[in-house]
Amino acid sequence: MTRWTAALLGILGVAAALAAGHLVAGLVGPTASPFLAVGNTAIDFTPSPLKDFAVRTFGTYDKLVLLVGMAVVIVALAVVAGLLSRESPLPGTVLASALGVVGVAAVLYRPDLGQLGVLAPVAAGVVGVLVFRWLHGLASRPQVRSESRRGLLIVAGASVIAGVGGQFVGTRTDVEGSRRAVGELKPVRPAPAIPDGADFVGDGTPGFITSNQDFYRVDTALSVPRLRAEDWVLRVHGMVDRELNLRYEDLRRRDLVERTITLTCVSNEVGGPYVSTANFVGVPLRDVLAEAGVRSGADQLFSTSADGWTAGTPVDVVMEEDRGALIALGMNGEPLPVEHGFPARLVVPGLYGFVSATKWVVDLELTTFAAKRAYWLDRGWAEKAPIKTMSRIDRPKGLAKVPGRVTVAGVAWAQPTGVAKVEVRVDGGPWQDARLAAAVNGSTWRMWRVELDLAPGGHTVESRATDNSGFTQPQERVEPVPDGATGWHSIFFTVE
Ligand SMILES: Nc1nc2c(c(=O)[nH]1)N[C@H]1C(S)=C(S)[C@@H](COP(=O)(O)O)O[C@H]1N2
Ligand SMILES: [Mo]
Repeated sequence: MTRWTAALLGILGVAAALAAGHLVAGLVGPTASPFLAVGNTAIDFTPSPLKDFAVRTFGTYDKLVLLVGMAVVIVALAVVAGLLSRESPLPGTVLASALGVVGVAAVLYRPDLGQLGVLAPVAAGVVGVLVFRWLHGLASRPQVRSESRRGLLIVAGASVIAGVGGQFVGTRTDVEGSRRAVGELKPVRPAPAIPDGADFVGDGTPGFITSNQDFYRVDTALSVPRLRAEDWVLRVHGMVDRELNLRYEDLRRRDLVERTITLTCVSNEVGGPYVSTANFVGVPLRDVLAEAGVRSGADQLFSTSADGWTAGTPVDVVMEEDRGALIALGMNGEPLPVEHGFPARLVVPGLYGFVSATKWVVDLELTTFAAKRAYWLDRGWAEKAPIKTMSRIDRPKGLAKVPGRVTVAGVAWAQPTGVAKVEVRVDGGPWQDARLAAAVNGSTWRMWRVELDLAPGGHTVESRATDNSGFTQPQERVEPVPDGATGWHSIFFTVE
């Protein structure tokens, strides 16, 4: 057997295994596909610093990078196992079995998969072993070369069909159809219109409302949970007087409210992009919790998503009348996009997303911080995480070349208090007030701008925000871990 054939056998054996797993997963639960289950488990086990690095470096592409990286590793393993199997099929057999075992372990570890899920990696292991041994048998008999070539083609073709078929069956849940069927979510209390002059887009700030398309996305889901509104139920239980099981129709028929809210991710570095604003439509969370009757002593609202992710939110915060926490169903005039939590998610103004903004939410448990620990808590992040007062310079960009009369513009946020003042200084000189755009509400960001006349040469501009409580964004730089970055954003540019 040539080296090429041996390597090809390894690759085809693994391809057949993954395709078989993907096909069975399509039937029993799409995330049971060995590739996805291993990937998702890898995400959960990835040391936090590495995960933070991935989010920082690849942003929303971090998942793509992970998948490509896994594919490269698996192909490399397959080639090595194939090459080692030139004399005996044992190494390839071991690899295929090991793949199955790793897949089973990953599926068992997934919180969102039932027992049936193990069928997918088991199928992968069994098919991988059988296919590899069959091909190996054919290729080891040089007198039947045409037969062995046919075998390779059959396996390649069948793998493609099984893989594509699995993808097709696995995504048959018609989420987009369900979203369309939801139609318009009309709030009885719409959010006040965004006033003219709430942003300085012409000077380089983002628009006040972020389109759903452009809204930042951060989550641990390698494949987005696909839930239909018709099947969705939200369970409210734990330390409550009466347990509730709310269906989508139950919620949407209520008096819906609309609130303009700026979400922020704790992973956002000073100057970073993980902050966006939308009009969210939904049901006040405190009303639902009041209906369930929160027992005294319950200090944590522990929310769980369909894919098993969890967040812990202080009960006193979500119960505040002025806070405006929502079970959100809609975003910017449409049902939540699938990536942003369809059919429903939590939105709690003033708290970073990882302790509050559960997407694809299916379970609300009233409990205590002493009794239950949420997802990020065991990965080095804080238990309580109110959003920190922050400002960001959007223009000029770092290292830009600009004329002597330059407009510096950016955004600032301090949810739920609101921004009272933004100041800038050049080259460590005196602070001067920036002009603020129209305020919308304390739970949204606020745009600012200032015109400067500067001499030719290099300059550094810094900004700092002061919120409505009088607190000023501190200079001290701290990293996002464990409860959010601090420090002044600073930009170096050149006046020509
Ligand atoms: N189910 C689920 N919900 C989640 C997360 C997640 O990983 N899984 N990430 C949270 C984090 S860290 C943030 S910052 C917000 C981001 O919401 P967005 O993707 O809609 O911007 O969602 C939160 N909700
Ligand atoms: Mo986040």
